[in-house]
Amino acid sequence: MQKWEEQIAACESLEELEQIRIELFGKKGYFAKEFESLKKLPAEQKPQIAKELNLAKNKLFALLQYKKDQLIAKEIEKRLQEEKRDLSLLKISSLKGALHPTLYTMDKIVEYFIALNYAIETGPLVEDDFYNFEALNLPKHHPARDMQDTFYCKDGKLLRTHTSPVQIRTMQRQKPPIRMISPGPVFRRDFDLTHTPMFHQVEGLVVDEKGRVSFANLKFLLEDFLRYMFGDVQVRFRPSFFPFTEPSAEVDISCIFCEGRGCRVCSHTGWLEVLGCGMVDPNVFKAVGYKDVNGYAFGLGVERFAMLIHRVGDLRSLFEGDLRLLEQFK
Ligand code: 2NM
Repeated sequence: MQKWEEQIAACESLEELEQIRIELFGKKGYFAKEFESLKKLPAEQKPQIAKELNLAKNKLFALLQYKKDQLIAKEIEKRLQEEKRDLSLLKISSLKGALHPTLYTMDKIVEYFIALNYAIETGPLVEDDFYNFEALNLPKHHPARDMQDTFYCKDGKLLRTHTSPVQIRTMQRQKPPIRMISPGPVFRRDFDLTHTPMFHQVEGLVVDEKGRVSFANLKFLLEDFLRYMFGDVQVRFRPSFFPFTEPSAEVDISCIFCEGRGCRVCSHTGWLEVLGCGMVDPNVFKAVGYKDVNGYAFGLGVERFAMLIHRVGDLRSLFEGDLRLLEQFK
């Protein structure tokens, strides 16, 4: 008995334990033999011996079962240790997200101006006539004011058609000097190959005492900015017109697809139009009560920049949320 108990206690594997079980309880095992030999005993001894045998049998059976549970628990613990995963090492690169090209481009633009200590200003998307048109020297008959070009609410308010209302609000709120940009969404009733009803603008404004800012400053800033955005490109200023600037210019870069040789993207001109700019019109300063100041302003479409930077051919693909586009820019 003692011998069996010690064997069970010393047992270190389930296989070994199974071996002991067979030796004890198997057809030709210890107890089978003991009960067999019981038959040969004198009748008066039988009950006592049988009782002792049964007690021993039950005890060993219980010990065996207990040991078995222990060994199984040990085995599970061992497997848990072996198969433990270090979650800090989990490879997640295949699930990596990325910024949408429009937001990536917006961030890159904003970062440039933050480095130059420009303030980032935002404002309401639903504006009124004064901020969106009147203060910006957009006369009553200007086509931009037409129902065809602007989303109007029933109460006469409208979805801003540019972020310029933010410059007006900023000028009303603070005195010169001003260095600011206004990134954000704008809305126009346009929908074709190159226009969407919502797109994003970044406009910039610099105002200081008369004589402290010039068109030359504007030119330097935008040339530097465009080389930061597009690399080693040439920059060209063309005279143009905007109601809120005088003089005004449109800014081209040499085509980044053909290096200025001429291709389909640049309509064989070698140039891509990317910006509008100019010296702020005196009527704009009058509308916000500024006197004896100069300033320059500029505006750009973020989606257009994103298309050029990411070489996306169709504007609409920026708005479809198709993962096949987005996964190219992870
Ligand atoms: C442009 C082009 C030229 C502009 C002007 C102003 C303001 F409010 F200061 F008058 N904000 N933005 C501006 C000037 C925008 O976008 C093509």
